[in-house]
Amino acid sequence: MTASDAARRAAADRAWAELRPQLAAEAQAALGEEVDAFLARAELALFDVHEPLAVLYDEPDALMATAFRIVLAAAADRPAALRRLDRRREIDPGWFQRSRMQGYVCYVDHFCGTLDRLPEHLDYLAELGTTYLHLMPLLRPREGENDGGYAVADYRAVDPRLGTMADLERVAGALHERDMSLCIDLVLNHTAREHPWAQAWLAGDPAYAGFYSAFPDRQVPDAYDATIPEVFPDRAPGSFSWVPEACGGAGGWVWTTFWPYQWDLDYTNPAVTLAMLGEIVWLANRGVDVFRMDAVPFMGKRLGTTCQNQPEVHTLLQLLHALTRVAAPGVVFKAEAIVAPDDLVPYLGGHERYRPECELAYHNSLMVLLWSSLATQDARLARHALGRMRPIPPTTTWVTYVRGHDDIGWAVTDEDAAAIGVGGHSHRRFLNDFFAGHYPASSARGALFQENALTGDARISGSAASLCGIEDALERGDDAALEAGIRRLVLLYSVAFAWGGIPLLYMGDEIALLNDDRYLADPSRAPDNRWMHRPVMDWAAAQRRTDPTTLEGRVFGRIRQLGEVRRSQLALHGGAESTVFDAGSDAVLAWRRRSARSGTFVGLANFSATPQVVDADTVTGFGAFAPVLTSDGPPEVAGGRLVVPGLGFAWLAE
Ligand code: OTU
Repeated sequence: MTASDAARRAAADRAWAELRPQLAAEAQAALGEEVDAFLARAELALFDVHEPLAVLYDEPDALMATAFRIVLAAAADRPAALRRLDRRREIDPGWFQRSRMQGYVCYVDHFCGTLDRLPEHLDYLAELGTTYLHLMPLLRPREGENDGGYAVADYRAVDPRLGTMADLERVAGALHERDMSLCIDLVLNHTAREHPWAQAWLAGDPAYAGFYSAFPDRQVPDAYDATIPEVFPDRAPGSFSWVPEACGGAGGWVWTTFWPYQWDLDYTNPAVTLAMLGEIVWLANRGVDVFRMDAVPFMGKRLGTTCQNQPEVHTLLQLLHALTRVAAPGVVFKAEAIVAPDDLVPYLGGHERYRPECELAYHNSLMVLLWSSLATQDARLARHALGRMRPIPPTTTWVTYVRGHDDIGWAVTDEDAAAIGVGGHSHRRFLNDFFAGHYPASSARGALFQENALTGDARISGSAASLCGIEDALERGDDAALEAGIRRLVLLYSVAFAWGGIPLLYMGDEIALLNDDRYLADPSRAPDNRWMHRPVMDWAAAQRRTDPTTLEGRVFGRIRQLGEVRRSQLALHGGAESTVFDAGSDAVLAWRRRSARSGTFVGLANFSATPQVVDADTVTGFGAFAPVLTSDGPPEVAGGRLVVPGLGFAWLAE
């Protein structure tokens, strides 16, 4: 511990000693017999609250007192059923790391219309093995264009087109009854410009002064824009938007990292942080178990940087995390940080020194590398890049996925590409061309997203099935190509399900839903081709899932099986790390999970179309391994060699 650490701790202790008697009296009155547990949690969180406040803001003592009162009020309002869940999770803090955890992600309207209809579909989700349901943005967005709900006008109301907050609470209750958990998005980098905070700020209400930032001329915006990469260069270049009513009516450039109607909150203002805390704990009390912390890399801005992954972002998340869990200890955070591998791991609490931050983070690197491996039929880049990722804290875990609602951005660093002898830029270019189907040899049916003529950068849209060649094969009526497409899709999911962590199944992938062009008819969606891979659930197709002669049956059956076998594998508990190794074939991604209590698990995924021979002893470490699941029946083992079929996989366990 350094001298300044000791000084910070002493400062926190002093602040706590001063606050505690009064807080204890208030907690006693508000919580009755739960007072001790609350105070114990607050005291445990002390350093994780006071120090971030001291780092970020002036007057940390007063802010801590206010923050603890916000979470005390939330603790007092917390419904009894959720308190029982909290108690279970305090006993079993690794509840989200179990191999039984399996996610499903959907838009309420596209899946079942409205929230009140959702409980009718829980049997379907259970059939797949779902224990974790992520409902895409459902809080009341602005009218008109709203970035798929990521422009929130009211954090305490549900989009009336989907139902009410009472409906959401009922959904949470129905999920909890089945031991399933609920995840929703928390869009905390920005609000819609229509949000009452934004409107009050614009009107000059002193209570909302400094909630957002605006600049009277281009001087400061230009200085920042010089180093900030653009997220949506085609229709929202730069990170600022001109708002005539800003700056006291004189007009100003408001900070808008994303679309012009999404105004970035200014977290250098502690009132913003406390206001957002109030929204988080309020939503937690509606039954939310996991918050997907949207676009967190952008929350802290520093001149001359990319304005992503700044140290303040981590400090802020640590602060919000610690406070949320004083009110709702069963609630966990999931970081949505779609950034390079070195920047990603710190969201799990490894920034500078360990402090709890998010329990979960999207394994964006794995997702990108899976698609890259598929395109090149070569796993070397994946092996290299995954192999050099820093380990994550054992109290956290990944969320693994193949496809989500966003575009795929090729977060492959130049260094990693160079390590296997390819150029970063040309490889990313190749991946775009490959998945956009620009090569005759590619059966992928994606589309470029946000092509930047200036830099040559682009990202990829398209449903997993279409990117895997299923759409192309169906159109050409080519059965062999269809089987290959299915094998690709299942192969990718076989890695996501066995990497360790919570695998997410993106709605429709289980029945190979293709690109959906209906969004083109909606003018508020037409310019954003990410909607092509946000299809409407095809329940008639889902009906065919039990018929193994149909496309749906072939995919659904295999994906369901991945979950079933996964649940039986203790080594897939999220607390252990996966280590990649070279099994003797460039086309095969091989990884091993070891945990003291559960023995070793090995996963093999062959990204090439031809069978690959791997060295059995390297794979098993001379141990006695048995296949627990394979793509094509018992694996061929002869003379110390093991054959992984083309586009096939094998899961082995000790
Ligand atoms: C997120 O994505 C959401 O997933 C998107 O659907 C939203 O449009 C966006 O935020 C704004 O709310 O840049 O291209 O590092 O990559 O937050 C998508 C994180 C995005 C960003 C990610 C962002």
